[in-house]
Amino acid sequence: MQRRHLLHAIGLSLVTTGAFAQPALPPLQVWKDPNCGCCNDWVALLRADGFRVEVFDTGNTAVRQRLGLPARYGSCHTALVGGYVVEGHVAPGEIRRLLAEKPEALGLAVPGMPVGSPGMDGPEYGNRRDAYDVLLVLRNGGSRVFHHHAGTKASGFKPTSGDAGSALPSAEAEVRKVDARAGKITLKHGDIPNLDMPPMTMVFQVSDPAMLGHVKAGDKVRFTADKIKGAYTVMSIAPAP
Ligand SMILES: [Cu+2]
Repeated sequence: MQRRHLLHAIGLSLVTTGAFAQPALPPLQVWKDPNCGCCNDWVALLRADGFRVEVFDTGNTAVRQRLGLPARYGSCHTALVGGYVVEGHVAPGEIRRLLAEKPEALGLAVPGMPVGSPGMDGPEYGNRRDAYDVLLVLRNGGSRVFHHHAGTKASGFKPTSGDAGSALPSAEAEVRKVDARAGKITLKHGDIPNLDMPPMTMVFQVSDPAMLGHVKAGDKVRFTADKIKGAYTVMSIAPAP
């Protein structure tokens, strides 16, 4: 009698799960810099989509490394959800698909910060939508395309990055914060053509910590930046003329 009762209960719960219950989304943890505006926009999008997001304002480079995601897939924030790494501006729907399909993989990545990706879109970016791929990153470090975003511009278009030599184009910025101890600087910057990065406020590493001795918050500067081992790095900086 008791046993039959139990079986009945199990049967009922199976029916309930199958017929009605949406699988609950696992909580999502994200590591980012406190000053990353596009990261905050991405977090807001996920929350609006129903994700429970826990934010750690610690930067994401160390965490990305700890989670085993190669730096070449790097972007401005790193998340962990349901045992998967999610790097960069991945759409909420793509994360849901990952969690539903449960592929044998490390996770998803949108390397860099393509304009038009979720949190990097809208009037702020002139409604520009570039083509980009969401990559499924495999445990062996390889990847395949999980979803391709076609963009709304003629493919093949890329802003020129100047000549083929080593000279980087300079960009303008206002210094927001200098963290000499960590070797980091926060810049509210204009377009950085060689990184394909639109105007935003963003934290950079510096190639030489000594350059931070010459600048302070509020300064108007000209600078050059490059991507070094997956990290956006200021290569030179000088007061704006
Ligand atoms: Cu970003």
